[in-house]
Amino acid sequence: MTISELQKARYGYKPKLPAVLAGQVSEISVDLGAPTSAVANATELRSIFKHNFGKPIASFQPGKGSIKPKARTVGVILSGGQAPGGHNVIAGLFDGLKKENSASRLFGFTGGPAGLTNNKFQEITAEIVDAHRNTGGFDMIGSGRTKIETPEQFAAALETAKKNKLDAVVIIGGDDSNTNAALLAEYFLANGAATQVIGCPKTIDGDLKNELIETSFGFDTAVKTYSELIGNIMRDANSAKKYWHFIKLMGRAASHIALEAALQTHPNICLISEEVEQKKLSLGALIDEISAAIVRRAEKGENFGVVLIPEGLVEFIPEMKKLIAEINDIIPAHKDEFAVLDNFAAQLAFFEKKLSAESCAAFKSIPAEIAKQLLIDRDSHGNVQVSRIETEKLLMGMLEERLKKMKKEGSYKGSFLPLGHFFGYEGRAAAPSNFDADYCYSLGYSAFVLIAAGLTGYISSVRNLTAPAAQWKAGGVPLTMMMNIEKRHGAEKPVIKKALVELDGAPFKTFAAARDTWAVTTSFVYPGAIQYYGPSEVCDTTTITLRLEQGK
Ligand code: FBP
Repeated sequence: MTISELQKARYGYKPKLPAVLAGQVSEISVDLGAPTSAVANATELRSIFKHNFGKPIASFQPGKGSIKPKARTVGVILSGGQAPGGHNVIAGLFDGLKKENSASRLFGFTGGPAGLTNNKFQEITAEIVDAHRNTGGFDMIGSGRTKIETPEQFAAALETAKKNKLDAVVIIGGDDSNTNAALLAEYFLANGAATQVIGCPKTIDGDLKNELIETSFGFDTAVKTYSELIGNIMRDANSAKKYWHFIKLMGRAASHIALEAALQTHPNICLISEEVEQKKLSLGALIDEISAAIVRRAEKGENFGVVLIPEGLVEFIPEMKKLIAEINDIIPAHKDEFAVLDNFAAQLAFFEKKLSAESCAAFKSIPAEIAKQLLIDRDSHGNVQVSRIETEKLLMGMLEERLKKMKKEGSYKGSFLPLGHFFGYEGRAAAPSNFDADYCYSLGYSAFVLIAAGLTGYISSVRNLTAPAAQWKAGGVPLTMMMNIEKRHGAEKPVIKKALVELDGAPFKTFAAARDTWAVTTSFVYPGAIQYYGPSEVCDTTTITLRLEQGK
C-alpha cells in the first residue's frame, strides 16, 4: 500500500495521555464514589438492571492501587457509524493490555456487534495496531448496526464470550450501542458469566454526553472538517457573489454539528432542529425566515449566502414529525400489503387511505422525490435514515417558488441561484484531529484500567477536556446512570438519554445573539484545514461548543 508522507508521520504521533494513566496500572488507585441513580425511571431501571443499577462512579487517582497485573483476553467491537479516532481507542486499549502483561490478547470482533454473536473475530496484533494509529475510519475491524436484542442473540454473545474465555468486551458506540452494552453487562452477570462489559462514547453527532461524558469522540474532527469545507464554500460565495448554498450537515437527531459549524463559520442562516420543535415552526415558517434574509441581502445587492441545515430537521418540523410517526406505525402494521407496492403512485394511494387528513396533506405537499425518501427502510434501531432525505433540496425548491411569487408581486428584485450540498461521510472517517487522537487513545486506555479494576457495566470517561491532556481526569461512569425509559417501536424500553441542543445553554445562546447580524451582513469566517503540527492553540484546542459549555 502506498502511504502519504503525512500518514507516515501520523503513525508516529504519540497521543497525549492524562498524567494518571501514564505510569504502571499498579500505580493507579480506583476510587469509587457514592451509589448512583438514573436520569429518570429509577424504579423500573433498578428492576431491569438488578446486578448493575446504582453502581458508583469510578475515578482514577495516582497512588498504590489494588490492581494485580495479569494476562487478559479482551474483545473489542466498533459499532454504528464511523467516527474519527476509533482506531486510537483500540490502540489505547491494546497498549494498556500489553503494558500490563505482554501475554494479554485483544480480539477484534469484525463487522460490528454481529461479530460477537457470530463469533467472527481477528486477533489484533502490534503490526495491525501500528498500521492504524491516528488514522480515520473503522476499517481495522469494520463496524455494523446489528442490535443485540433477541434472547438468541444474547445467548450467542455469551457463547462467544465463554468459548474464547473473554475477560471483557469493549463496545465502542453511540447511545444505542452503549444501551446494548448495559443490557449485555446485565445479561452476563445474570447468567453467572465473568466477562465484563465496558462502553466507549463514540458518535460524530455529539449527542452522547452529560456532566461526566463531556463529549463523544469524533465530533471534534468531523465538525472541523465540515467547517473547513463550509469556509471554503463561503469564500467562493463571497468571491463569485452569485450563489446561495444550502448545506445539509450530518447529525441524525441533535443539531450539535450544525450549531458548532455555525459558531466556527458564521453562516447567514443556521436552522437548529431543537428550536424548530420548541417553537413549533412549520415548513412555511422556515421558508418565511430564510426568504426574509434572502430579500434583505438582495436589497443590499448581495445575491449570495450560506444556509446550514441539520440532517435531522424533517423529524422536528411538527407536521413532518407527525407524518413520519404515522408512516413508522403504518408500514410495520401493513407490512405485506406495503411490500408489494412497486411504484410511488401505488404507495401514495395506499397512504392516502391510511394517513390522518393532516399528514396526508403534508405528504402530498412535498415533492414526490422527498416523499419517496420518507419511506426508505428504517435502520435496526428503528431510526429514519435522515442522511438519505434531501432536506436541502426540499427547502431550495420551496424557496424558489416563494421568491418567484414575491418577484411577481414586486416585493423581491434579486436573483436566486441555489446550490445544494450534503456534508456527512466526508467528515465521518477523517483522520482524527490531535484532540480526537489524544481523547480516543485515553478513552481506550481508561477502558483497559476499568477492566483491570474488575468493573463491568461502565462507560469509559475522560474529563476536564478543555485543559491540557496531562490534566484530564479519567475513570468510568455506570451506564445505568445515563438511562431512562422511552417509547421505542411502540414499547417502553430502557435507553441512554440522547443529549439534544439545549436552548438555554451557552453554545445556542452565543449563536442566537449573533445570528441576526450574520443573516444580513456577510460575516463569514474561514477556519481552514485541521492542523496536526504547530502551536498548541492551533493544533490541540477542541470545539467552541465544549469551551462555551465549560464557561471557557
Ligand atoms: P452513530 O449514531 O452510529 O454514531 O452514527 C451517526 C451517523 O453518522 C449520523 O450522523 C447519520 O445520520 C448516520 O450515522 C448515517 O448512517 P449510515 O452509516 O447507516 O449511513
